[in-house]
Amino acid sequence: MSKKALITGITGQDGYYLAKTLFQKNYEVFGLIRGQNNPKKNLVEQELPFVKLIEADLTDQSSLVRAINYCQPDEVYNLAAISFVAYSFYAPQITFDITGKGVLNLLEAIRLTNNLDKIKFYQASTSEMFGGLEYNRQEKGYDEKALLHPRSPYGVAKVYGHYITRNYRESYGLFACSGILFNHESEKRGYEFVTRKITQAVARIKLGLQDHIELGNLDAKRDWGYAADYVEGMWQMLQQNNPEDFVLATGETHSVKDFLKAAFKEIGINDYQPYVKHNPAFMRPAEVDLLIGNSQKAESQLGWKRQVDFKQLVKLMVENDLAIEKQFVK
Ligand code: NAP
Ligand code: G4F
Repeated sequence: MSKKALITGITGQDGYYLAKTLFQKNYEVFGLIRGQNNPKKNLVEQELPFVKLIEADLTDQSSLVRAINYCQPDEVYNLAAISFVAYSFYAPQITFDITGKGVLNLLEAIRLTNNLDKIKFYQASTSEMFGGLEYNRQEKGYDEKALLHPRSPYGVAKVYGHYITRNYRESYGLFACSGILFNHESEKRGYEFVTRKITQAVARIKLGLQDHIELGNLDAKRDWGYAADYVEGMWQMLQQNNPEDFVLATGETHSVKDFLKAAFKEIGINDYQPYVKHNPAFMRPAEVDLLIGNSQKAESQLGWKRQVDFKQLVKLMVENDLAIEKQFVK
């Protein structure tokens, strides 16, 4: 009999790739969708027709109890969150309600339905919890033991989710793992994130649909990988004999400037500067200056390794946006 998996955040980037990965592994896949008429529902139904959608919201515990009772999953992947750091400064309370307390609501739903010894649980933790080298120096890259120093309401909420997940593992023996994932991008990345914002703009500039892009801090550095590689690691964590936390990262860091340079190069432009304007609206009240991860543990214990490198990532994102934007050329 095939295993059953419940994915929260099915309309998001990672939900898409994880659902595909699990389906390929012969899972029966359930996806949690929120809202009374979620605008992304049709797209999910088209792109992931094998996913059985369940209406529920991370902030509504009884809806989560209902969802768990309905699908009786073997594995729950909690990917749902307010995941945009910039937005978390504007809406810190809803960020905590969903990204932080939402994790507790889901864990409690598992406990209240007497599933603590039946379900394996994955929590989407993040490198945003580390806070960057200015506040949290780590010479060999952040690993599972690195100190936490979150610098945004999002990061703080994620730290709560991280610790409450560990607490349910230690208190109740729940098979619960946190994957501490560094930035991962793809053709499915939301347009609000800097990589997608850049690749979309680059495509539109190439096609004459736009003449510049407005950005904030170009000096920030991130450890950028490819989302499809990272969802495989999520699954691998839940196939271990014992629940543990793992960092997934490439071990390389690149600045926003590096990303701009690589993306513009894809359309034959060597100097991106004339096309980029600074807009202070995109600066954050507190910034994470540099993130670099150390995924030695995942590589040796899970056999996980990223496949797509920085250059390939930029190329595939630009090519994808060129194909999408072409349809708007008159
Ligand atoms: P994403 O594309 O922003 O997707 C977030 C998902 O959460 C969406 O499906 C969204 O649904 C759902 N959601 C938001 N509020 C909800 C609520 N109240 N109830 C139920 N669902 C709700 O994020 P992602 O990039 O796929 O990331 C997946 C997870 O990994 C997130 O938790 C993120 O914080 C974490 N993470 C991401 C990265 C990265 O670089 N991508 C790195 C580390 C950790 P709607 O469509 O209805 O809004
Ligand atoms: O693409 P970003 O918005 O991603 P950020 O803040 O690193 O967060 C992402 O990765 C986290 C893992 O570390 C996840 F947990 C989180 O859910 C999310 O997926 O911004 C990247 C960098 C920042 O330093 C930002 O200040 O790009 C800088 N930036 C400069 N101009 C900009 C812009 N970011 C955005 N979104 N838009 C700009 O115009």
